[in-house]
Parts: sequence; structure tokens; C-alpha cells
Amino acid sequence: MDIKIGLIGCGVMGADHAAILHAGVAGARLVAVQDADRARAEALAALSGTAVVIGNATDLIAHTDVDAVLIAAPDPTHAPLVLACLAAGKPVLCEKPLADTAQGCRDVVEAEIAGGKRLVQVGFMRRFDPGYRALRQCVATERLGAPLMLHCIHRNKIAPDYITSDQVIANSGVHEMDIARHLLGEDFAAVTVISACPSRLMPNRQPQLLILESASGVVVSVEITPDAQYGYDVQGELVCEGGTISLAPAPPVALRHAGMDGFTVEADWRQRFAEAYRAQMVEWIGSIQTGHPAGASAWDGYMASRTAVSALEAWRTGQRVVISTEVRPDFYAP
Ligand code: ISE
Repeated sequence: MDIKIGLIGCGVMGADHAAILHAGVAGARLVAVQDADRARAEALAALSGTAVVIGNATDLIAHTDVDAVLIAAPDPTHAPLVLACLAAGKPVLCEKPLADTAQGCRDVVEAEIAGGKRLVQVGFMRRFDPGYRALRQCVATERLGAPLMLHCIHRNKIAPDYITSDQVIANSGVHEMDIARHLLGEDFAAVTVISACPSRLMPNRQPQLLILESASGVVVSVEITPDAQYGYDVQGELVCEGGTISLAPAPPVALRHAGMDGFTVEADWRQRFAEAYRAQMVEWIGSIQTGHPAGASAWDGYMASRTAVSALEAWRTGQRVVISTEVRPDFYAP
């Protein structure tokens, strides 16, 4: 029997998730949508052809026809909505961040443990990207020996207006914090942030350079440039004892045209990580069917949020900030 999905939030990411479900994910069906802007929800419901519009998020979560919930509403609503899903005993895939504060993430972790069942997956979709999976595999099998450094580049074409210098770290950088921790298989122990001068094209925000140090001493450099102009560009190179492994450009073809030789660059993350978003959905549905959790857990969401909070402190103070260790509860053992 199909898992019946209710979607909260019909903006950019909600529409993308709905399109994935509409294109067909075995064992899943979108049955209900909700958005603060009812007209937007109605437009998406009409596109999907299978979903009804529900007036508010609480009713959608409680709806007897909804088996599982997808949250793509604004960030401050994430934690309260996830807590409501936990109270209803329904599996939930929540867009990152899990909460807009570390305490909000902690509350979700505690509620999930109290309920005794893993129900929360956080939408850190990069974990499902084939390139990152190959990097993870390389670390896990020690094919190139132990990792020493990881270099990450995260460039947006032109970030939306609400992305200020702190959001460059908290909104964009948090993806790097999660994927780096996932690739290395360990938590971070310290973070330093150096801000570049703002681009004259976008004087209200600074590109940021983060240096993260893992518990075992692996150094991770993260460049985040919010207004790179030429496109959306995510790069990663892992330097190990016996060689390096990097993400290749995502398009499957190279182009020689008009005096240029190279790869096209995507406009934003929806195209760059299209395969990852689809795999994330497929594996989330699989995890509900089998009861074996997939992707980033609430604990991972909490760890990413703690790292982001420390990075923001490092940015504000100009100091290297030590991140205290926290032992992962057995409940979240892989
Ligand atoms: C955005 O919110 C995302 O989640 C994208 O994946 C990221 O690349 C972008 O920088 C963020 O602003």
C-alpha cells in the first residue's frame, strides 16, 4: 500500500519535492498540501492532481489520510512542526535546518528519544549525491588511507536578499558542516572564520572562509561565496595519505562552443542536486516501509546546528572557537 504524504510549505523546495513525487516514486503518493499562502497551495495541488489542500499545518499532520509528513515551510516553523509529527507518531522528512536554534534541535532529539522510535530525517540531501557517496566510500574503505584535509567550495549564483553575512554561514555553510562531518565520520572540535570584503555588486554580505578542525585533527576549508555570478558551484576535494579524491563537475557532457571548452554550470541547487533529491525521497519512503532509518538523523541535525552556532561565534569574535564534545546517544547509533 502507498505511503500517503502530506506536504507543508509549497514554496521553492516544496514545489520541488512535489514534482519528484509527481514524476513517480514507487510506494508513495502526495495526498495533501498546506501553505500559509492558500493560493500557492491550490496551484501546487492542481499541478500534482492527487493532493487536497488543507487549511493549516496542525490539521495536515493530524489528518487520518496522511501517513508521513514532508516539511518545506520557513525555517522557524521546522522544530514545532517536527515535534507535532513526533506527537502524532508520524515519520517526517524536514528540510534543513531542523530548527533555527541548537536548543530547538535538542528538543526534537529529546522528544524523539522519549517516543522510542526513529521518525525524523533531516533534508541534508548531499548525503545522497553520487559524488559525495563515492567520497564517503573512499574514507570508509580507507582506499587512499586516512583523510588529512578536505577543501570545500560552495558558490551561489546570486543569493536571495535575506542572505546576510551570518546567513552565509548558517544557511549555506551548514550544508558543508553536515557533509564534512558525514564524510569524515567524526565531529568537529574547533572552528575559525575569516570574512572577505563584500563584492561591490553585493555590499550587504561577505563571502566567508571557514576552517573546521575535526576531533582527530583533519582540517576542512570551506569557501562560501554567495554571489559568484557565473552559476551554482559546489566542489569538494578530499586529501588523504595516499592521494586525493574530488567531486567531478555534475553534467554528464562537456561542451566546446563559442571559444570555450568545458562544462555548463547549474543555476541553483535544485538542478545540481536533482539526483540527490530524488534518491533522498526514494530512500525516505524505503525507510518508512522497512523501519530502517536513512539519511541525516535528528542528532545529525543537532550536530550541524551546534557547529553553525560555534561558527557564528567565531565570526562575531574573530576567535578560534572550541566546540565541546557531546556523546551521541545509543538511540542514534548507525
Ligand atoms: C539554500 O538554502 C540551500 O539549502 C542550498 O542547498 C544551498 O546551496 C544554498 O546556499 C542555500 O542558500
